[in-house]
Amino acid sequence: MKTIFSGIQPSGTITLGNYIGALSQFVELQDEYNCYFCIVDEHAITVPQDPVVLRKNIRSLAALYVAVGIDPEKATLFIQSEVPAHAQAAWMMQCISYIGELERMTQFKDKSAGKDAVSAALLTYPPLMVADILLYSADLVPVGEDQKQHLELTRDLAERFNKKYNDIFTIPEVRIPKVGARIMSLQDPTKKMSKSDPNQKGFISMLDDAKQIEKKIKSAVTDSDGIVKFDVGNKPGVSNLLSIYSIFSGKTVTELEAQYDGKGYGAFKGDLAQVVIEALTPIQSKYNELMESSELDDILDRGAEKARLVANKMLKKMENAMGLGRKRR
Ligand code: ATP
Ligand code: LTN
Repeated sequence: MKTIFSGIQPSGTITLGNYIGALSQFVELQDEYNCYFCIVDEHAITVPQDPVVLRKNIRSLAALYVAVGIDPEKATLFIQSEVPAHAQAAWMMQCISYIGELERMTQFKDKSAGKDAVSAALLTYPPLMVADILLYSADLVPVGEDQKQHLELTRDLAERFNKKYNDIFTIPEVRIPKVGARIMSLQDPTKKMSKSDPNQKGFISMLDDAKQIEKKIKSAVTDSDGIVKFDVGNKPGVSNLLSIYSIFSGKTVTELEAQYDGKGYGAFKGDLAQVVIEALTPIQSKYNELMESSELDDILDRGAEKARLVANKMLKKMENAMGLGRKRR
């Protein structure tokens, strides 16, 4: 059975973008692959986090993984910082990364732009992600479009290590969904929807209630021609809403264009809000149940234990290949 690894940062409540681009793929793939799904809290602290809020977000993300349909009997669900091998392997991967290639990462450029206090870890974020993936010998990494460049770097570093030291790493493939790989902000459809966007109206979180969802969709930025048509270049806002609608309704974009022919944005947005509310309601009730039970901690304990076994084995191989410490098996 082939292996999958993917991670989500507990940097806020996950959005429709995270769900469509990442989580829904995870659910679909968990039957066919040996899956590791990680709450990457060490990635989240590359930008300032309030410790109390971070703790809450970690637990909440774990509950959401399960609420959307990740089955902890099939997939291993765990918290990155509970498996120390990630940080240890990341250090080794940093030692074979070049500053120049890290500075070229668009996520680094976006997150550091215009800030005067940029953490060193924002630059060395990708080697940690590389370590996450390589420790589990992942064959496939399902992510949204924005992570493609980091996956290319992962392949480069894995090959570099294999060539320089010992051929121990599997070279992973990226998997990006055909529809919904990049859901855009509702307030600025040229910008990716992001859970850490300070403008709450730009994203729909998985825990937003019906009223908030309606309000956010109704105030989503579109254009003034009133035609429901998919055209990313000229109608980015409407195209983004069409993608979201298509994914949640199972209808194709062409079917939706026909359905709203001559109807204007009011009806379109109203129906879309209902479709999103209907999809999120059962997820939210499962989420609330989980947050009140002790089941979640058992799942995370078991997940960390299993992940530690696999990761520590690879960490030893890495140390042996690089000549760190004394040779042990
Ligand atoms: P942050 O705002 O803290 O940077 P984020 O919302 O961008 O976070 P991540 O935790 O970095 O989300 O990403 C988790 C997964 O969700 C990744 O696979 C990423 O590619 C995917 N993803 C994030 N935003 C979107 C989006 N707008 N559309 C599709 N996929 C997305
Ligand atoms: N960098 C990713 C989150 C992430 C990840 C990973 C994704 C950290 N480690 C390993 C896939 C595999 C992000 O910012 N979305």
